[in-house]
Amino acid sequence: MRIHVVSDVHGNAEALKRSADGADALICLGDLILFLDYSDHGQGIFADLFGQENTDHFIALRTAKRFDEARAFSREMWASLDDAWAHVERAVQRQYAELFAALPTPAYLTYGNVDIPRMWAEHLRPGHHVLDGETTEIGGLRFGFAGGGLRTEYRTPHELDDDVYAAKIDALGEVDVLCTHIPPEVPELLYDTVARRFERGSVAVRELIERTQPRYALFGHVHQPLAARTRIGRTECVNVGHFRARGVPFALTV
Ligand SMILES: [Mn+2]
Repeated sequence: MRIHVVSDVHGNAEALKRSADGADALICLGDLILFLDYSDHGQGIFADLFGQENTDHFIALRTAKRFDEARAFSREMWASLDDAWAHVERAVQRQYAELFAALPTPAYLTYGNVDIPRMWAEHLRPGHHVLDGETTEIGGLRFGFAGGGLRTEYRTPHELDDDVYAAKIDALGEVDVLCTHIPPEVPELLYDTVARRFERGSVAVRELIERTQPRYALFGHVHQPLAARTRIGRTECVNVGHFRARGVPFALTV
């Protein structure tokens, strides 16, 4: 059985349509929507609402780690819109409608940190299975899924407290393939060589891998990692790649 795995789709509906070509099933590890595009500032919801120049400025502040100024600037932007949340909600709904229409079946999905879980249900089609803190059998193997990210200065929409996330991971128990959005806490998996900073990984994921030794631990989140794979004991740990930029799934044969 051939399974294609993608993560960090960030609006790339065109490539998503073809992502399961030649595969029996697709796994998607989250981050479907595009809010800000650090490599093309004109793309994404923020740019749609506030224009390229404001987006350039906002990204420059965040890249310089001037978080207080970035927050003040974005507050000012949002305050300039009547009923700002309604604008975001419409933009997100438009993106989800396009992405779920493009998403092949069968697909097994979990949430990224740049997702809004309560907006998924209405877009799902038969054969789209959302799993978060749950296990399922695919091709005779046990797969465990846990979505979301951990708290950061970036305040992305689906960040969880460490203890809540850890409880979800621990509840998965022994699996053959562990599927999460964020990597295990291993420095070379977390360092983004283009953004030149560490993303947050999970100690709970690393400890579950050390304790139970699944065959694979699959994840995304870090778009340009220093290392895209490593081993923890017998477990092959793989960043499946930044699907928005590459448009190519990771292929797993089981
Ligand atoms: Mn992402």
